[in-house]
Amino acid sequence: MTHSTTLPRRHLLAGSAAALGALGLAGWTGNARAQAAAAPAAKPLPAYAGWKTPEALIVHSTSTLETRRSAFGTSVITPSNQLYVRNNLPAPDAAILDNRDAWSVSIEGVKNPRSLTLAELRTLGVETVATVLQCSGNGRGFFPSKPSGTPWQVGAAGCVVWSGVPLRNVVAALGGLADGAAYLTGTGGEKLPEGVDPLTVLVERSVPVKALDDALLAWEMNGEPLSLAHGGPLRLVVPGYQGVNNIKYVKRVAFTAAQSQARIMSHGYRMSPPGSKASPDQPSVWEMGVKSWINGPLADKGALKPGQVQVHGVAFGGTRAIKGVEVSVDGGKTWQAAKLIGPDLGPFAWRQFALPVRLEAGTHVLASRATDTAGNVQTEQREENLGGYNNASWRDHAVTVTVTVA
Ligand SMILES: Nc1nc2c(c(=O)[nH]1)N[C@H]1C(S)=C(S)[C@@H](COP(=O)(O)O)O[C@H]1N2
Ligand SMILES: [Mo]
Repeated sequence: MTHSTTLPRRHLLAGSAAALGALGLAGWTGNARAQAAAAPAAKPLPAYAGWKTPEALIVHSTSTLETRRSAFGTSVITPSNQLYVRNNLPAPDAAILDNRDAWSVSIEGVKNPRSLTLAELRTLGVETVATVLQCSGNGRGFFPSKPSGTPWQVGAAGCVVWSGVPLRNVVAALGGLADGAAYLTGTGGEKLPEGVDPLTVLVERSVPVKALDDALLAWEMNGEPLSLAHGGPLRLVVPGYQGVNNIKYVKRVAFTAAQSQARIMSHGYRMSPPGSKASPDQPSVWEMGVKSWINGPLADKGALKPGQVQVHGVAFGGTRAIKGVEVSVDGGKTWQAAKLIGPDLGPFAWRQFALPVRLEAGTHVLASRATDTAGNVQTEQREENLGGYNNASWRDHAVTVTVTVA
């Protein structure tokens, strides 16, 4: 993919045949093909994520790696070496993994506040939960308003399995919540740049204290000790909440009366209406909404042959399970119920879906629309906002494929 093209940026960022199809360029011909051939070499993986699979990832920058849509596969779990990465600050030195058990986290806003080491946490309980980890900016690349920030398409997300201690066990061991706890606030353990107000850079996020029911202090992901890239040695996992609330290298967990004063909380990640300025009274990106997208067939390997295909993808409902997914092969004019396939890993995981359809010669716009167990249906349109957050529009996530008779 290239930025040096005459196509509108939005369509390029959509990247796939969906965009080209919308422009009548399905089949990837002419100018677009020439531009792609001339595209600069992909950026290399940054050192702290050098163990990842380069073919599966789009390297936007050293702190933003995106999973390719074509890499998601159909077996539920996103392999760690294909999972997206997003760091707001440079990752800490890898030396913090040298002695994992010595890592300590300060627990505040409980009756008996104190620091606990990871070794101590391991004694307080263990639970395993599968969650969708998704950046709230996933799908930003589809906003025509071109919000600043990484133009993620679908790949700032994955479904992974965490293991750690339920935070409520830790709270119970420290005498329970102190009075007046309204928020659960987690603080990242990065070294802050010098010479700037710490609150402008600190990664500290607050979520409503009800998230304590499901929150985990996790030290393991997908069966391995948590990597540095994904927040090792210890991460606060808030199932069903947008990625930014899942604090990596967590060094402090506080139950607070007010939300964090850090800029990433007060002004960042707010659903600011177009034309407004970000402000603390606008909704924060907390629980994820119902969303799905198709991962295949895609047009990245060229035109398809007429015949049966398995239209497949992923669907999730944030804190609620998925009830069903409909698939359209005519751009949303008509819909058919897809089948949920594979293991159900609980309400916070995504479900795979598939629908066998026959595609004849022509251009087809494939879309998916999920419904959660509360009856919320994935919306057709995104909610416009300054930051390009929370895009769950089924139309934006549609893909166009071309079928030709050889
Ligand atoms: N300490 C810390 N935690 C963090 C961040 C960060 O920069 N520092 N980024 C957040 C954001 S914006 C996202 S989307 C997720 C990304 O998680 P991942 O890199 O493991 O995929 O981590 C969140 N937790
Ligand atoms: Mo994010």
